[in-house]
Amino acid sequence: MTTSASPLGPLHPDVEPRRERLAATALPRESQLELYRYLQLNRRLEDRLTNLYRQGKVVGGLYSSRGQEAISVGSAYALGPRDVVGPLIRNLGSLLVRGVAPREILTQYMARGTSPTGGKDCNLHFGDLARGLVSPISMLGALVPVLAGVALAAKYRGEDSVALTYIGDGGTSTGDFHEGMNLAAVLEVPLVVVAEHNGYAYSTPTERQMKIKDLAQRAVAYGIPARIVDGNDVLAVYEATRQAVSEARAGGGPRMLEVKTFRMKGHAEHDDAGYVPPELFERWRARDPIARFERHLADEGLATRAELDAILADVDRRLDEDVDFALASPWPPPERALEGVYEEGET
Ligand SMILES: Cc1ncc(C[n+]2csc(CCOP(=O)(O)OP(=O)(O)O)c2C)c(N)n1
Repeated sequence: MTTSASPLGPLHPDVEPRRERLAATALPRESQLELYRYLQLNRRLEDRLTNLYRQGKVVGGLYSSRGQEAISVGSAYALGPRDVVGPLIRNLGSLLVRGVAPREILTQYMARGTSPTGGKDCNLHFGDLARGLVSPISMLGALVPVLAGVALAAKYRGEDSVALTYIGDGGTSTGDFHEGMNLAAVLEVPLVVVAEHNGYAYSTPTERQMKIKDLAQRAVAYGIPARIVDGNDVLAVYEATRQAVSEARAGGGPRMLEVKTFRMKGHAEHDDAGYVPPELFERWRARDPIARFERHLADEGLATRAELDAILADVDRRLDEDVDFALASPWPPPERALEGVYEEGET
């Protein structure tokens, strides 16, 4: 299949994920340092959570985005304040960019009474429409039709906001994904779907669940333009999302980005990923998105090691405070157990 002669539309299978040089950007230095800060906050917050999990202080499952931080951070950073995002369980970075504080995440995972859900949910299943955040839905694929609906609402109201959501390679095999994509295409709504091709859906490698190499083909099949992007290059993700969002905002209908990456841990903390060949981890570790971005910042003369260390020290200080806050937070009081569970008031 060649790009230009393809009957499938604007696929770009020639994007080389292992390319060392990052995408060109007009982002100023301050913004690039802000991206760096979010990437490190994402990773270091997850490292803290892993420690807390091993101490038995994280109550349920713990899902990691290690190696995929550039996708959440780069895509959320390209959104405007009135845009709406529907993150999945591995999109912690999107929440952080959207203004969610680490202590909100820590208290959620630790099921404390001070968490956004008051201790009722013990991972990232919470939203906040005031910050343009739709709660993740556990059933894979279901967020696509929901965010298509959010985008349709914006279109009806004549607002220029865009809805963005994520889907894993496994999730693109669910019926909801296909129905949602088709609906979005037919109604030409301003929806951007970021499809994270990270090699595995739980223990199933992608080639065991689909015959195609690129998830982008699934979008193109519904008439949705799709691009393939290096998911370990935060600048490439940012630039591709910015372009897709601006096309959707201008009335061009939905867009999909397939971001090629790799899941650097098991499905969740309880899973040792023994089914993943170790050499795959090795190959992808060499493309670590944060190390690559650090090299870019140094090569372009955008930051000295001392400046990056100052950012890291600040991230760590903030995490120290927020971990202490979460550990000192009370469990939810039993008398609040039924609050917010059922619709209250007049029906
Ligand atoms: C409809 C549905 N089927 C099965 C599951 C159980 N499940 C949760 S996550 C997961 C694997 C998801 O893989 P993928 O979509 O590739 O995302 P990744 O975990 O790699 O980010 C499965 C099978 C589910 N939540 N929903």
